[in-house]
Amino acid sequence: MNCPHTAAAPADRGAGTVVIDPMVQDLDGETARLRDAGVLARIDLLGVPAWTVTRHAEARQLLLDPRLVKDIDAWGLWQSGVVTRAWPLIGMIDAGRSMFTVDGAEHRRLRTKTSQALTPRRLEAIRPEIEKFTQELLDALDAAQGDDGVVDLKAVFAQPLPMRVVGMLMGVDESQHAMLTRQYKAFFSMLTPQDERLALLAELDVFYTDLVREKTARPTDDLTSALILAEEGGEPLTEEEVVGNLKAMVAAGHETTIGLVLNAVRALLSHPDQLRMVLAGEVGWDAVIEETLRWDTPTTHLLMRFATEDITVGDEVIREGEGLVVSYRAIGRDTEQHGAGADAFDITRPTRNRHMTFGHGPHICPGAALSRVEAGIALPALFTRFPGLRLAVPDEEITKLPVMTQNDMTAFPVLLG
Ligand code: STR
Repeated sequence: MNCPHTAAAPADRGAGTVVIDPMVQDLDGETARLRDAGVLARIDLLGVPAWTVTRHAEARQLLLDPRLVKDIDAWGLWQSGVVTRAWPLIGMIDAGRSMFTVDGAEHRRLRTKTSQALTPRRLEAIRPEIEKFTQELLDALDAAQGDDGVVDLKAVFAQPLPMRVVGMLMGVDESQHAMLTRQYKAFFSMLTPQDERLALLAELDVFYTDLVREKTARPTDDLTSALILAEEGGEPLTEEEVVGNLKAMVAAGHETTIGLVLNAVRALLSHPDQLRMVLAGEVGWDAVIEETLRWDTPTTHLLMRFATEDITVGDEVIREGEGLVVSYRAIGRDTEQHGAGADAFDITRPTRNRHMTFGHGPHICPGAALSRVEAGIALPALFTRFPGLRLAVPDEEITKLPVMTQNDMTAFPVLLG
């Protein structure tokens, strides 16, 4: 097989390999094919082979398995030089030292302050600000309607809101938000040439390093400053570690919550009976949020973990040095976990809270509570302000961005009613 992104042809993909489509033309079809390919499926990521886990129970077990690590140096294809920085997905793995890329005791050291800053109790303090941002963006939505009344709910509402929230939390000035949104859009898009992606990542590193140096000199009341300051008697994070955590927080906090909010609006507009139940107060917004997280996960595939020894899963063996992806969208549709109707969106589903969309184990999403607070404010506020909200195009015309790991729409044109 000829692969333009890697230094040498990767191993034979084998007959049962699901080739992940960089253009994301049929996400539901691909999710179903992954499930059909087995508990542990072979996938092809732009010519690079990996395993993926497609079931809830096995993923849960693997996410607790210390024989799987996030350190890219444990990857055989990286050690041998088959995968290089020319591979378009390398930025999802080789993202610098941070809580996202380190395991064990060091991981706890890198992560503790961040997870403590994002507990439901601590988040209550910033709720009023999130409510204020939401109201401002609803005004902006009203003002942005074209002559035909159409407005893009993504560009004007769902995208700026999480950026403002994570920006406030991390101390990133509002004047930089548009730049960051543009850079991350290019980072995630498979249409961006790899040399441009590597260049923008280098630019972002300079930006974040400058920010960390500024906060080191003049600490303020934000999580970046808190990450810089040593705990009493504790070992302070290095500059590289603070930069790594900051990058991870901004990238994750910005990108994933866009998906959560938009996917929830889309699910409700295409299931009007369920929207009516929510607006009548028969079912809570928390149910909408949890069912959306299960049914249409913001993260499609999470890259990557590496086996430090052979790991047997059912009939398959992940060999030492092989890579494992977690396919959260397939896992949300697991019929063992959610029953035969797992493919249906149903906010009254008894298992709606028993999804694993935020992961499991030591790396479980530290921003889970924050995303729930954001969506829990944004969704009711949107439907309260615009009860007649509807899609401006048929649902089938909504397209996904060409992003392999995230589940994100190109645009979401609506009429505010
Ligand atoms: C993007 C590039 C970067 O500079 C740093 C990170 C680390 C955190 C990653 C992020 C990445 C991509 C999106 C992730 C996020 C953690 C959570 C988020 C994977 C690689 C999810 O989609 C779950």
